[in-house]
Amino acid sequence: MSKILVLNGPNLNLLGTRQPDVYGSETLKDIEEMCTAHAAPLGLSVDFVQSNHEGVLIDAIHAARGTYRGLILNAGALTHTSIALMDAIASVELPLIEVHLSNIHAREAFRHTSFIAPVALGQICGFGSQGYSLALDAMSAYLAEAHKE
Ligand code: CA2
Repeated sequence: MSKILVLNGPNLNLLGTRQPDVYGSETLKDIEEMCTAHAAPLGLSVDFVQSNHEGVLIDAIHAARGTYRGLILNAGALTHTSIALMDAIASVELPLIEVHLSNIHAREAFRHTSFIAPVALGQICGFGSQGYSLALDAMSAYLAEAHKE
């Protein structure tokens, strides 16, 4: 089984408690359980990190090298600000898929910029919690192709 690390950034621990119109009514625990169930038939196992602290996320990305085959990241608002996260992702050379619950391109202009996108395989946004399942599907397909080479 290939191991995948799913990282969630600032304030995503609050999911399901506020702003359900924007972010849905599922909690982060619901999403993590859904990811675990979705990953198993794909031959993936999933671990999770959520932090409100940029440095904790950066340390987790550094530590992922050698243990995980891929990363799925919803960096929350750090998406739009963090060159440090971008550099950490580039440095570990692991495939990463960027996820957002909301369609960041249909929201305020400051959410249209992502410092994660240039170092990601791709970005999935606007599909709510389903975005994490879509990211697992995409990661599974990517790793299967990469194994062939
Ligand atoms: O749509 C996404 O997944 C975001 O990454 C969520 C971030 C936002 O800053 C990004 O622009 C897009 C915000 C996460 C805040 O999550 C909350 C959840 C419930 C209640 C309050 C905040």
